[in-house]
Amino acid sequence: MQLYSYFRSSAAYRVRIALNLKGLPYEMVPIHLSRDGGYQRKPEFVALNPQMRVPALALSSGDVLTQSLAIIEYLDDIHPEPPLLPPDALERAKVRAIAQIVACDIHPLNNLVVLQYLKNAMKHAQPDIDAWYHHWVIAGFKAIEAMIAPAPYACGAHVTLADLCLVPQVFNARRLRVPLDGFPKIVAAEAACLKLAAFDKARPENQPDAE
Ligand SMILES: N[C@@H](CCC(=O)N[C@@H](CS)C(=O)NCC(=O)O)C(=O)O
Repeated sequence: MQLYSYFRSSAAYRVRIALNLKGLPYEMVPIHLSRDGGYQRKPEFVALNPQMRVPALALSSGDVLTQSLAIIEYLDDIHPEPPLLPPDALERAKVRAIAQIVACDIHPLNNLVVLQYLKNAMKHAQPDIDAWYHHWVIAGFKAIEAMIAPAPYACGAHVTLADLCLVPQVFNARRLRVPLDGFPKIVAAEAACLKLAAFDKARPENQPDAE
């Protein structure tokens, strides 16, 4: 498999963790999101992912999967061990709710292309854009903080899809200096995850394209 990734992309980071947890070997293909106007916009990559975003996962069959949650659920279907969703339907819904707060409510408002649009097309000043970023991370994290009880992972004794989404989002929040003092449960779940080799190996700073 080939993973089209960018070291700082939190969506690609989610998939890197999933591949590592499942012990699946993959070749990393770095897609630099800002150099030369962004390699995600080059025709070779657009042919793979018309949405011009990472991650994309090319399978040995020639199929190319996009959208991190779809990729992760595919990997979980095909390689069920260790499972990333609990067996109980109610617990599964709770895990997906945390994952979707990150992937559907926080990340889409704060992703590079959105921040660039605020700056370049809407002509907002950088302090306003930073305030926008902080606002949406804090709003989402407040909800997650109220919903989790780390033991030690976000949704209990096993790593789940919730952790795969949460840890990369916390990385991004730290990078953009969002204060995390109000989120001790989120920080505790992150610390527990980062002790695992699968998470450590997936960290942005441990990627071949890290800068
Ligand atoms: N919902 C998508 C989000 C993918 C996404 O937005 N990726 C960002 C990096 S985290 C990207 O490639 N941005 C390209 C750009 O900003 O031009 C997923 O979960 O895979």
